Amino acid sequence: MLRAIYPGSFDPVTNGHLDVIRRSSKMVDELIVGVLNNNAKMPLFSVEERVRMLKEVTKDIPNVRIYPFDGLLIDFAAKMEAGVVIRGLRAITDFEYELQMSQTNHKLNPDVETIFLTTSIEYSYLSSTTVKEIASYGGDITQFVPEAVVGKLEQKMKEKRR
Ligand code: COD
Repeated sequence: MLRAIYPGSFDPVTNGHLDVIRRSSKMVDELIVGVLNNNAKMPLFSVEERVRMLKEVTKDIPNVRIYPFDGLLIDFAAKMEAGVVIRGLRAITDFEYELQMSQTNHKLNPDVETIFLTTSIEYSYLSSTTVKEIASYGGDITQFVPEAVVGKLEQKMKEKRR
């Protein structure tokens, strides 16, 4: 049984994340999406909201499960009995951080390997940060995030403006 973890902030989940989830779920028996619960990062959405959105947008993928986690990723992987971490690579700017993270995690636990999926071309520019920026100015985000996220992000931005 091959179980993998796709960890991230997912603040909020974008079509780029969902593409990685769909593609990697075909490579493994079970994919656990781990949602970082770290208030120091000042997320726009609470961890409960991010988990709920991910559950909604992945409900048609039978071998995907969504869990929050805090602490070290490597400890979460051990708890979940997952031997593989999935990460997405967009541009060269991602590479340095991802390399450092995968090598550190491998040093902490040599039994856990990281697999990188290169972004699909249509999502190579896409990040949660840019989507939030567009939404903060009232721009159209429908082509960047799953339908279930559009209203929630717009609502959150309205609340922030008040
Ligand atoms: N196309 C392809 N991949 C994408 C796209 C896209 N358009 N957008 C994002 N991705 C990929 C990212 O490259 C990343 O691999 C993944 O999706 C998640 O992205 P984010 O931005 O939601 O999540 P991150 O990068 O903020 O997640 C960081 C972690 C939470 C995984 C990390 O901080 C962590 O493991 N924290 C726990 C503490 C720990 O163990 N620290 C030591 C690590 S060295």
